[in-house]
Amino acid sequence: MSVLENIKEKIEKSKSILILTHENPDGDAIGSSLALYNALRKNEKNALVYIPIPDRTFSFLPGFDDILIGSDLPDREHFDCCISLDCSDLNRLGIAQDLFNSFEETICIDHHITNQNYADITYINAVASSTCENLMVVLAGLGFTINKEVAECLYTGFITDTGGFRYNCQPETMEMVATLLETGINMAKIYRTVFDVTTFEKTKLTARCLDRLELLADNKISFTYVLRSDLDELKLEESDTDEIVNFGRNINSVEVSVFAKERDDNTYKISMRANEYVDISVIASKFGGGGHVRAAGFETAMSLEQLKETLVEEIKKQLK
Ligand SMILES: [Mn+2]
Repeated sequence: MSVLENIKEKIEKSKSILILTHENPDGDAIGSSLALYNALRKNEKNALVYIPIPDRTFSFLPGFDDILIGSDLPDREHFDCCISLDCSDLNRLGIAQDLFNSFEETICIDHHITNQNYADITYINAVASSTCENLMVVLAGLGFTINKEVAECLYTGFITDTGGFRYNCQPETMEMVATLLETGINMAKIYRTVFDVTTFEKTKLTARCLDRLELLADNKISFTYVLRSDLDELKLEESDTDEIVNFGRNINSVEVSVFAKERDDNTYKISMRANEYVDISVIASKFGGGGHVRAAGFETAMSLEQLKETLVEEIKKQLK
């Protein structure tokens, strides 16, 4: 029996299905969870999505208000099957991992090459752009048609995991997107809501950080920072600063962008992005942090001036 047939059999014999995804869920996690939720409900199955803290950016998606939120876990007795989406290992299920393990029948649909194979049945195609792309194959295998509600959720996962179709796209990805568009979804509106819509306060914060932006080392390093007092005044959270590091990175002369966030205890959290050749994971680990080759960070107790000086010297060693 193929994996898809196996999933079909499990879902057909289940009356009520619990849907879980990874912690700090992104558009693919929430999009795939709600796509499956809407598809199951459309096909006379009971379903529940449990996400302790869902990102409200995605609150426009059909079914978002039905998500069970908070730290109280759903009642195990109500479900006969559990499906995890976009989650490569059990730990990433956070507080729901024991609940997941308590099921005899578990299914995982994912696209991470690092998937730990922790479920009874795993459907994974690591070439796919997103879990939503793989879920679309699974839904077809189940014989479910994709209506507009399901398509809106799937489209959201496609665009968030491909940076708006800028990377991770295979020819099949675009063919599947064409199918989604045929359902009549408002592509422009979803795109704008997910990528462009912000708040006045966040825009003001960005303005402050851009005003402080400076170029160092022959304009190859950009540097800026946010203070705790900025966040307090504008009533924002540290997570509201996530995109600011990209402004420096997009300047034509810049190879490495550095963004420092002041913490409550007067330490700083440093985010770095590189464009083409600097391996910032090496630099981050020298300061006790880590990350990826082009996106890394660390924490420091140095003053801003001290940090700037030491860090620029370190980055310079790799600049061409
Ligand atoms: Mn994903």
